[in-house]
Amino acid sequence: MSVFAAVDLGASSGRVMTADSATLELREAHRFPNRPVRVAGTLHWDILGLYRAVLDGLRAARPVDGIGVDSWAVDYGLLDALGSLVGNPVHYRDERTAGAVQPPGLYAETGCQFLPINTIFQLGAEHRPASRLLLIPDLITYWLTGASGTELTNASTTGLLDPRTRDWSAKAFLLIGREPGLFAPLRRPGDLAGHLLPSASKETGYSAPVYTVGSHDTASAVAAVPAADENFAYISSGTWSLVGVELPEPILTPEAEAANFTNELGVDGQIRFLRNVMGLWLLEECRREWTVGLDALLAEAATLPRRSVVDATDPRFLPPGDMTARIAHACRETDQPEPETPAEFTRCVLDSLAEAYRSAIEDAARLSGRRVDVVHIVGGGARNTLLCQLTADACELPVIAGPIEATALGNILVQARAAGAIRGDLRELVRRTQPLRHFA
Ligand code: ADP
Ligand code: LRH
Repeated sequence: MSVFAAVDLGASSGRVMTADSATLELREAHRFPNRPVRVAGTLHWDILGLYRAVLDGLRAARPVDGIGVDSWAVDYGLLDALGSLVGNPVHYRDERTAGAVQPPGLYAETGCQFLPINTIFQLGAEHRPASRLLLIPDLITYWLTGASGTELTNASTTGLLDPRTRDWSAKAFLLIGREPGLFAPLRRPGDLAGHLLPSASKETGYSAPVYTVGSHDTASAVAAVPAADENFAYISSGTWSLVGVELPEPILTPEAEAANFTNELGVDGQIRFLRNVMGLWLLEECRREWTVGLDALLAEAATLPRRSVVDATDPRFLPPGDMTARIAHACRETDQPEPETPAEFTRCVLDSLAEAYRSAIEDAARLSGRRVDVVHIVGGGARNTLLCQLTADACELPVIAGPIEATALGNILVQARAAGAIRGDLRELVRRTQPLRHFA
């Protein structure tokens, strides 16, 4: 039996989770908030604070036989020729990409849905000189091991990768006047990234191998969806909701582009054909304006009728701040009653999410020809009973909720497989070991 540690950095919180290969029972070694910092007008990630918390978490997790790092997508750190960080990573919600437009022909090449947050648009607004770019989980892995690489599932969110060849798109790089050599060489989930550097071992109290995992958190989460066959849709529900189906090949048609679907890579080369929905960000941003607790809010929202629904994919909801005002404005614009109380806003957000899930799942099925018999909800949103039920009602499909920490589990499963500690169908292992809830 071996024990593995997943470093999972979400946009709202980070955690270090462990599980042994025999039971796959997840334990939380450390959880910490991830709070962005605005400095001189630009929104940044506090990357050194996060790295400090990762080291603390790994120390609390000890001893482990392997470590893997995943995080939210698209963002990066820049390094100079000596390998030192050039400034703090900028947060994808910073306004610097607000004016981004999708160049014609790009979708047919990269299959990335147009989102201003995509790395390709961030690089268009990037003025800091650098020798090397490392995506966030690759940056943490670099600090832990000294080895640099670009993990493939996360590379597929940059808008610079061709999902057919699973290699960089020369055309996309040409468009932004950059060279693929800015990125470290590509590596795949299951590759050994390296071993803890002596300086890192001193902090953790042990040495261990660091494996490359599905370093895009959504790739790890979807790897741990407990689906029994291919006829399922997934909702990876956290700060964002990522809603779609899993396919063997990308769909790069004008119809898929018009429907704003992305083709991201899975841990075993699958395509995650999905749409980004704003997710529980909408609720959490509203909650920053209130003092009432989440349980009380959800209990009251469950007693209310469905009244107003906003477009939960609308980029107007991307930046932080004034969320209730923006939601009320969107209701006003569409001649719907404006929510007034916190519970009414909560209900409006959850109905809007359920409606966006229904629409994304219907579009994914239509565009791919894939039949969907069941919807799997994984991530923190799987704890939200009201949202799970509203989703089952809107989609008119059974919903299976869990695992809640699917990302950490997917991260650990890929490490454990690479280390030879587990074998066989990863999803079957999830079905056998994890608590799940059913909604109809
Ligand atoms: P991320 O990885 O993007 O930071 P998570 O998967 O951790 O996100 O999910 C966080 C979300 O889970 C929160 O935004 C919150 O709305 C939801 N959540 C967490 N705990 C609960 C709970 N007890 N009941 C309902 N929802 C919850
Ligand atoms: C979810 C996620 C999502 C990306 C977004 C930037 O955490 O990785 O898949 O689109 O963050």
